[in-house]
Amino acid sequence: MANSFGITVSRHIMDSQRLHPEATGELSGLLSELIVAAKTISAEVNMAGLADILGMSGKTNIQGEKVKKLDEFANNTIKRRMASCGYICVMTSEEEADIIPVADGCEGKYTLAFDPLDGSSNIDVNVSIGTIFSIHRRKSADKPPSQGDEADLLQKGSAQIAAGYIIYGSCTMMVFSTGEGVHGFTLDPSVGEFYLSHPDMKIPEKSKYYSVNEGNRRYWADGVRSYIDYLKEEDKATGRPYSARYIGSLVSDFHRNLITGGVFIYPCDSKDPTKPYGKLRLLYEAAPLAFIVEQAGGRAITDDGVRITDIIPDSLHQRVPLVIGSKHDVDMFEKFMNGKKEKK
Ligand code: P6P
Repeated sequence: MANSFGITVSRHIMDSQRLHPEATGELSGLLSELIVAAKTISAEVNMAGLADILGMSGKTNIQGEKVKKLDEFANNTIKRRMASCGYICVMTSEEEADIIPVADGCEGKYTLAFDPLDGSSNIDVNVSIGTIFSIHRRKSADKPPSQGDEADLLQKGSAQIAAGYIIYGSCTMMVFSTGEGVHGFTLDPSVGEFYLSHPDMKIPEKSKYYSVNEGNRRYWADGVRSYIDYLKEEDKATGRPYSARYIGSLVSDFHRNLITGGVFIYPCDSKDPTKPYGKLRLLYEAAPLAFIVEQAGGRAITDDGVRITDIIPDSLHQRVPLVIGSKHDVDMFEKFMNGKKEKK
């Protein structure tokens, strides 16, 4: 790779496209539109403390969660921009119960699933939050342009064409993959450009960090408790005890673990009988992050060992338990859930 200094995300996308003579440029166009939405959201998030944009919107979303003003702003920013971009045929958002149609005459061959602003509970306390997105090719890609439907969205993670996230933290970063590695770009707000800052990201094979909400311990399966207890034991030969790192903002926890190594766990728990499969959603949280972590050399499974990117969604807002991060640490979790401890 030539000197990556000063390579903008647009240049990176075009360079990638040039490697595929069959490419029409539609995916590049889609990503470029998403980037404009990300910059718009970033500007608003970074001004939130000054503008009247903090606090509750007074609305409740499909998840039964109170919607923050910034949630609503981010959702509308993405929805409105992407509906007329001409590259997608249907969308789904964490904030909306049903599929979101695109503008008539703007139907494209891709689909978009997104969590507009994950980590809402952290918005008003200035903790990093993020946007997560997932792109598939519509099932009926050979059909003439038309509105997509739910079936176009309910595809497994391994069929994603691209996936990524934008994290609004100490700086705004965009991290995404089109299936050819994971690349990170940092926004220079003075120029309004994302520059390549983390080429070809790889997650460390083994880590020393675990991310889980230990307040839910009493609701976990025994194997999960045993695994966490094992990570806390002292054994220098296996690099234990691990350190706990949990922000309560999925994108932030995932991003840190992608860089430093780590395992994030949101298992099934018995806390809420209406949510037996944990809290996180498959389509626009677990599957896109699983796509990224696998591209970076990590693993993502459910707490009974099913590969996240193999799961065919049965509904837009389907929840799944998620164990994601460094391969060795996820492998070890799997052994515990199968009742086998790692050999010393
Ligand atoms: P808990 C934020 O609301 C979120 O959806 C994820 O970003 C985060 O990982 C998780 O919930 C935190 O959940 O139950 O630990 O507060």
